[in-house]
Amino acid sequence: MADYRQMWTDLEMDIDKHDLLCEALPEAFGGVYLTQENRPQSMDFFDFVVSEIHGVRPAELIEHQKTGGKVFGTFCVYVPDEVIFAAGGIATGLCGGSQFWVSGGEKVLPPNTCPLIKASVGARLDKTCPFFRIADMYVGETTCDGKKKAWEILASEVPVHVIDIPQMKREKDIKAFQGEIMDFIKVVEDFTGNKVTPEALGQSIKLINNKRRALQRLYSTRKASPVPISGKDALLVTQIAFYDDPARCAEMTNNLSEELEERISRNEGVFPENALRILVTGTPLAIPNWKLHHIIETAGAAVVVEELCTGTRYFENLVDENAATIEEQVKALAERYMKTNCACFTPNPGRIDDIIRLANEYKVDGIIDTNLQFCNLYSTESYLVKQAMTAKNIPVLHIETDYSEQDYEQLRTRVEAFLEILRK
Ligand code: BJ8
Repeated sequence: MADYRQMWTDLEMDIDKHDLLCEALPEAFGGVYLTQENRPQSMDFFDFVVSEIHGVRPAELIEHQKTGGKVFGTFCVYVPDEVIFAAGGIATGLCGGSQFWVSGGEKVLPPNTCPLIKASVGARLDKTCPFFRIADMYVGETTCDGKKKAWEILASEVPVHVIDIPQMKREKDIKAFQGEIMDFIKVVEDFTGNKVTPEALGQSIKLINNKRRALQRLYSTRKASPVPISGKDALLVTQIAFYDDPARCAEMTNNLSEELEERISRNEGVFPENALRILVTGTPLAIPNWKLHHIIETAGAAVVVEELCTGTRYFENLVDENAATIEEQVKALAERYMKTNCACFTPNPGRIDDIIRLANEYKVDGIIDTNLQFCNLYSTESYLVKQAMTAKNIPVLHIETDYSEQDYEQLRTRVEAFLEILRK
């Protein structure tokens, strides 16, 4: 990585501690990613982004702030980025995916809190992530109890706005969510000093839709057999999409898809045609959480689709681009976001339907349902997932894990045993 020490010092980061992270990441990335064979050439860009993860994009965000722009940090796929971009702001994902930050979160959170929340709080409190330092405002949501309380802790550090996400999807809930988006527009307008006009919102709806279209195109290529890209690489693209510039992300993802489509036309893949095809579902895999994909793929199976927030939940469904007034656009936004199926909703049959549909579309041999430790929502819903998959004769393995490497060998054994059963 180029030298960004002055930038990190200006951000009042804990440089010594941050150095430890900078030392560990290249090795972790090299071991998981650069050991793969026959990677698409277009992955070079995404490798570069990771190699400069705490440098290039943070520097761009700071440039934006120098011209008076605001940066909003988000933690959930229900936050409508469109509103932020329409007000001339930039949205950047902040979910922590590294064990490195967990101990910082544990200083203030109960031990039985999910690692995603611990890592996110730890990244802020330990001053070891530039994105957490740069964001002028954090946008939280009421999805799960752990997050709801974490916002109160983070609010002593940085301005936090919390969007009330409904827990059901009745008509009145979708209406209530429209009201929340209207309130969010007002908050963002006041914070940025810029009006959200129908023209600006229309443009940002197209901007974010284009990113979604690009990711949809990428995922479509994974339906091919042999699969032209590893699950690890596809996961990396989705993880980066949370914080990269949306237009550049769409362009780079489209370039990658073009290369993959050419591969498909030559019947070229990264796994043999008879490799097992796996769908991963469950809690999000925030960057740099690559543990499960690495275990599955080094055991010879291909992850071909993720029913995750770092997967299809992030980009399936587009916002209607024909709405002309703010009210119509907000309605279109609410309708699109309420199509996303997180376990925080009750009931949540849409997620089960999605898993079955994706399993068929991507012709999977089995499903791995992964749950971050202490996430009650997904862990409880796993019972219903198992029940529904059993009824459809789709084999499923449920695992519970965290960000540490402690359970690595145990997980590997369980995944290998599952793959063995699928091969019989
Ligand atoms: S839409 S999955 S990003 S809430 S894993 S913090 S739910 S205890 S991350 Fe999520 Fe939005 Fe839902 Fe997606 Fe809580 Fe569970 Fe932790 Fe979670």
